[in-house]
Amino acid sequence: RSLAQDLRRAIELDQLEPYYQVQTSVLTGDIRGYEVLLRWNHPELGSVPPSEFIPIAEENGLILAIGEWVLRTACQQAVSWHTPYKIAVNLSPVQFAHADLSKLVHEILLETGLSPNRLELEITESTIIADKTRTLHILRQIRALGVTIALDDFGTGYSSLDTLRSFPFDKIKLDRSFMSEVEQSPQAKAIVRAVLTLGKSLDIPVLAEGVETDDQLSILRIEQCDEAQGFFLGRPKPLNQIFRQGPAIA
Ligand code: G
Ligand code: G
Ligand code: MN
Ligand code: NA
Repeated sequence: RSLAQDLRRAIELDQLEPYYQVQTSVLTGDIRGYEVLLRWNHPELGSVPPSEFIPIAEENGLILAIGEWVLRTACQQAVSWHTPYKIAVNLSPVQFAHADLSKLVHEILLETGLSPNRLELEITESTIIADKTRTLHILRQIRALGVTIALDDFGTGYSSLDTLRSFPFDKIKLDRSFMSEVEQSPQAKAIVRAVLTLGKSLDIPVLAEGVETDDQLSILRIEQCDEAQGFFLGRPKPLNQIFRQGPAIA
């Protein structure tokens, strides 16, 4: 039996589980929302990270069913929270290529009753590079629903600046590789600064990923970064653990 074969049955066997990682305001520390990060609870292998099974799912097309399941499940769960935080769901380039994505998003919003302004969709530059015209068209349809779009892993692609000019992003997520070096490397710090300046000029808020220490957060405060996410602020956690120190859930 292969991982791909096991994955084929993972949804029906109820082995997939959305985890949630908090995103906070750098200035006030207030919670802004949660990124949804999928986990696969494999009966023999234990918790399989998405870095291992998402590529397989993209190769064999299962990502369409999995992506739809994550979106629906996260929207359903978010509706039951007492506090209307946003949720950010990752999308695969394959979903843009093969699904009627804006129709799916619209249907899931209607079906779950989640307010569109509580949903953010994260895409990477690989989605844009695949088919610019098609991606732009779909992103416009999705934004017309009232859903926001974040550019994930910013700074690691090779067409970053061109992408920012021509696509309607509501948030830039600075790749975590910059945070891991920002304390030691003047170069990394200069890049963080430059991206923050760019975000301000374009009027797009920037979220720094991979914040693991108080010092990194202090630097972000000094540099006036908008939002932060990372282990220092909170690890990805299952639904029943995210509000342990916060509001109750329905
Ligand atoms: O949680 P972890 O660091 O292992 O996530 C690794 C990668 O998997 C990240 O790049 C993240 O964007 C991606 N990922 C996590 N959940 C999903 C999902 O539901 N759909 C897609 N397409 N990617 C996801
Ligand atoms: O590519 P994307 O940003 O969607 O992936 C987020 C991934 O980064 C998740 O797999 C999550 O577990 C991981 N992650 C989140 N916070 C941190 C952090 O502070 N440090 C590191 N090394 N990884 C993190
Ligand atoms: Mn992401
Ligand atoms: Na990222």
